[in-house]
This record gives sequence, C-alpha cells and structure tokens, in this order.
Amino acid sequence: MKKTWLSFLMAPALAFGLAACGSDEAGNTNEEENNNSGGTETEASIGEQVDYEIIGIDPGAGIMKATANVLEEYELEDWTLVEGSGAAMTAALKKAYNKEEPVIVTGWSPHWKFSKFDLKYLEDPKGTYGEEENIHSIARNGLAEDHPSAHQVLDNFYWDEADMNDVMVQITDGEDPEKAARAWVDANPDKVAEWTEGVEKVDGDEIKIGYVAWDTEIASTNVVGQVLTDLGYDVTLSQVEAGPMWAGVADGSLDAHIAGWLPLTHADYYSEFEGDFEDLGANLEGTKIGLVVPSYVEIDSIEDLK
Ligand code: PBE
Repeated sequence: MKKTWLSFLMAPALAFGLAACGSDEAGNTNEEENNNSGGTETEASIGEQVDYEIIGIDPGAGIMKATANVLEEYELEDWTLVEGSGAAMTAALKKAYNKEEPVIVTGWSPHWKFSKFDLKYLEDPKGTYGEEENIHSIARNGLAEDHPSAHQVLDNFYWDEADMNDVMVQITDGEDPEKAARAWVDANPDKVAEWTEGVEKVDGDEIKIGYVAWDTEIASTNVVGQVLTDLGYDVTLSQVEAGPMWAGVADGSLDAHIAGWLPLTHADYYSEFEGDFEDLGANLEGTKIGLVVPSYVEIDSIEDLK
C-alpha cells in the first residue's frame, strides 16, 4: 500500500524530467518538493535550470520596471531579465511547457495563457509587484468636446475578465483580432448597448486609438474599435510602444488608449503626463502582474530563486 502511494507521488516528478528523490525514506507522503529544490547531488537549482533568465516582454512595459525592482529587492543579482515582446514571451512559455521544461516569465492576468496552460504565480512576500489593480481608459484633453460620442463610449466601456478572455482565446486560437472582436461584439449586444446607450451616431469622423501589442490590449482595443466603427467612426488602431502610447495621448496625436494599468504598473507614465490627459476610470478591475511558472516547476516563491 505504501509503495503504491509512493510511486503515485513519484510519477509526476519523473515524468517531468525532474530528479527523483534521493532515498526511500522520503516516502511518508509529505513535502516531496524538498528533495527537488536544489541542493541534492543530482538536481540543478532552478537558476541553473533556466540559465538565470526570466523571460520578459517589451522594455517599455510597466512589468519590466517592476521586475527590475523585484530582482533588486530580493537580491537576485545573478538573474537576467530578458527583453522581448509579449508574443516572444508566450512563445518561450509554450515551447518550454510542451517539453515540460522549467521556464520563468513575466506574466499578467487576465491572460489566455492561464486557460491554455497549468500555471502559477510565484508568491511575492515582499509585495514588490503590488496588489491587484485596474485597467483604465485614458483620453486626450479635449476629446469630450471634439468627439463627444467616442468620449462617451470610452467612458462607458467596462467589461470583465471572462469577456476579455473570450476574445483573447479566439485570437490565440488563430482568429484575426478584428474578426474575434467582431464576433464578441455580435455575441454580446446587451453589454455593447450599455456602452452605447444614448450615444449619437457620427458620419465618418476620424478617431485614433493607441495600443501596445499585449494580448490583453489587442483584445480590448479591437473590441472598442468595432463598437466605434458601428457608431460611424473611421477608426485607426495604432500599435505603438508603451511610452509613445502615453505620450501620444498627452500630445494629442492619439485620441485615447484603454491600456492604463493603474495605480502601479503605469505609475511612472501617469505622473509624467499627469494633467495632459483625462483618466476615464477603470474598464476592467482585478488585474495582476508577477512572475509566472508552469505548475510543474517546483518552487512557489520569488524567494526560492535565491
Ligand atoms: N502588461 C499588460 C502591461 C500592461 C498590460 C502587464 C504587460 C505592462 O506591464 O505595462
């Protein structure tokens, strides 16, 4: 009986290519992970396994700065935060996941990766990444006067994680972002009606919305783009980096963005341009950022990277 239980416990560890426990007396059902957290003669530390690399995204993203702070606060001098893009990060995650290899990425929620892969956030006992936050819609000053209908829709726009996930998953499964957004808008007339209630139609007025190629923002921006198009706007979705997105709304070259992660992730951009934009408040609540690993990676906390 005991043997059976032990082999049951051991099977996943072996299947994932992690080192086996050192000896049989580890078999009393508790804390098998202690055998795998580095230090045994056969097991490389998590740092060695991933070359002390954390797979990051575009350098302008708030999560990159937050992660640099994390490396400092937790004294992880040996580690490198690798710059790339949201797409490169998910590609690296997918590649490692399919081979059941360890990988550490900068991750955020909502995100389709949590519905496609079995993942976990590493605990952040120092709270460096901050608490849950919200995504805000940010308009240029004067938008309310120049394009009241668009301003009203942006102000009304509000959805939840499940909505956003619907669109993100479709895109991940290969759907064109515009078509995925169209399908969501067509399938959710009640929600769209809440954003457009009493809003007057226009006749081809041009509106330019900035966004960064983060999966979350590709989804939300395309949805709002479809809604504005239906109201008669000639909509341009302009893909930029995070800094130029905030700067563009502040200098008026963009009419709006709906990608303000606040109060923490974009705190620097917010204070840099404060006064030069209108904060229309949250369009989605309860976001999170942090370090994300596949569940089979046998560490649980950022402190385990030490
Ligand atoms: N993100 C997604 C962004 C905000 C949206 C968490 C990658 C960032 O870090 O700035």
